Amino acid sequence: MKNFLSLLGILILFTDTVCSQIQPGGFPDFTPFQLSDASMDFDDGIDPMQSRLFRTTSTREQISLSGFWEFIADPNEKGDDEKYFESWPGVETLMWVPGTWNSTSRHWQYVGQAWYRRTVEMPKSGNLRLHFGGIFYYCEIWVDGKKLGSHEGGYTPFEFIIQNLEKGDHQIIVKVSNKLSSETVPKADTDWFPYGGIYRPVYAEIISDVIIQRIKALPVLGKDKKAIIKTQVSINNISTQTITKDLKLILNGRIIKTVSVQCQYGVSKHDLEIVINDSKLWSPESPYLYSLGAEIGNKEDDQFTRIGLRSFRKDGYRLLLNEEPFKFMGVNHHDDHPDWGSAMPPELIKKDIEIIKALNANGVRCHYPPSKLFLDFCDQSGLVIFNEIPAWQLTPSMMANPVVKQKMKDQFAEMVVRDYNHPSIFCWSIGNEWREMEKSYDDVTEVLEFAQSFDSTHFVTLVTGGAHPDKSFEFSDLITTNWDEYSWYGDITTPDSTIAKSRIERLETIHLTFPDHPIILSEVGGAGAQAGWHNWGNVKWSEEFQAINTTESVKFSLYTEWMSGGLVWQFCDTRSAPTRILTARLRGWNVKGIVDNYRHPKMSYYGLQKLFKNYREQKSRQ
Ligand code: ADA
Repeated sequence: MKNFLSLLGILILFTDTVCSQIQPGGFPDFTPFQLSDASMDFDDGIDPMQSRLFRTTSTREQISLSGFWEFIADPNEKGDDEKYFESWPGVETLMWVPGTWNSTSRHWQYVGQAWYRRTVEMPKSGNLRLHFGGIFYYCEIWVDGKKLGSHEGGYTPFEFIIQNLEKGDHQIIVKVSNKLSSETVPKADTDWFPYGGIYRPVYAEIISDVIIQRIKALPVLGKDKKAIIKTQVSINNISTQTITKDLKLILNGRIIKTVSVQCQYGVSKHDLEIVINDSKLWSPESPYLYSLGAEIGNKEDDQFTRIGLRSFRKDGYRLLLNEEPFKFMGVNHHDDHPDWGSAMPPELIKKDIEIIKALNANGVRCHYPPSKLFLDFCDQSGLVIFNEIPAWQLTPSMMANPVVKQKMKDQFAEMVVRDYNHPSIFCWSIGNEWREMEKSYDDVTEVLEFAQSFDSTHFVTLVTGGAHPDKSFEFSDLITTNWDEYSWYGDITTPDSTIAKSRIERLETIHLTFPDHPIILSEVGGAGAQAGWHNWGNVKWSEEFQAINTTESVKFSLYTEWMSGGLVWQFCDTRSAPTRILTARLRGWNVKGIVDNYRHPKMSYYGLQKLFKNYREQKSRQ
């Protein structure tokens, strides 16, 4: 026993010495975060389509299109000439939907065109609404040999309505391509994997002639717990007649307003206000959600969403959330997993959220609109979201290309329409690290102004690389730039304090030039670390080097008064572009995750967890 105790003593001493040498580490302090149950007293927390955390309708008959679809890879693009949409050549293999072919052993690296087929059974004749949550990247859809249309952009949903479809089986064919180029958004060779396929939930709904198309809710906070929810309900009338109907608004399960509306053919918008006298706010500490619904007639159609009452605004260089100073403490997240690719199942999304919450973080940035389930979990667990379109490292010639600009605008509009109601949404970003921006300010301002006019109720920003003062900071709502205190690329072997000094000076110059602008480090501390590789000398690729880099850089953003926080690059190790497998990325993976690809923590996870915890405790004592 005595021997055991002295061995334990030596071990503790040894580990302590190592940890103080590498500073940010220390013993793991894992306080698991348990996400609260999705159900609330006013909804049952179950979406049979597995697309949201709550039921979106109580009236529409929904048909899940998850499951195995017939699949054919078409590298030589024969399918168009041979009209696969009219005569299906036979099954090559089965592919799981929602899923990506790049997580199957057979099509692990496949970038090209592919075809999917399955049938949908109409239990009765009627109108069918087909909803696709996300197909990467380009697709065309046919039903019973008739083309319904196409969609470009891999991260936003789209739908088709087919009127008067007969009872019985109908064939759906989808052509998908994950080929990227200099005219796509994202462009080819972007630093994450272009996982191809029907990778987000797909379902069909039988709908009436007049349906709720969208509920848009803008909370306006007043004094003495009073709040107004400015609500706009879009109704789609697909019949040829003008129809007058009752429109009801439902808050937390209770009908609180009924108006009579007249709807002509097509989409009409109806503005209504809800006044709440005893409002409960949404915040990272207390993420209270309201269920908001709209119903037409006597349960002829309905739709439900969740909203939260909160306000973001800037006050000089400070950010305010519900009028209290807010510092972003977060991570950059990709939808990525070795076994699922971008098609992360609900349980894995939930796990990521729990790991991020256990980090004591309060926010997440994504390079593209994440899945709806991810955002629902953020709303529910109190994580603030920095949402972006995947316009990554564009060159001046791409920015000047009207085709690319139009695609950016389309994707921006689709992101805002999809995600507007989430209380977790803090800002929209029109892109990341565009190159040589000084050559493209006209194009930059064109896209930025489009974005700001499309939605003037959230911050709109553009992420720059390297924290250099940039003219775009003048017209962007926030300064969001990517920075690390110690360089990692280049010939660096160990953290270098002279580099750190010059990098801090860069940030100070930005602040002195734009003293009234909040500055957020949208990516901070990015350093690759091979999980499990340790080194006494804090050498590049070691967990020690990464831990120092991430914690020190984040510490600067937290403890510098004029900084509004930082988001670590990145949450987990992710697969990079197929072209990078032999070059810039270790085994083809970007290993800058603070957890590895299977979510095992690296040292930097624990270093950050401690840092965020100490910062929170210090703030709560003030
Ligand atoms: C940039 C970029 C990221 C990633 C990162 C890296 O900051 O925005 O997407 O590529 O570099 O890992 O080098």
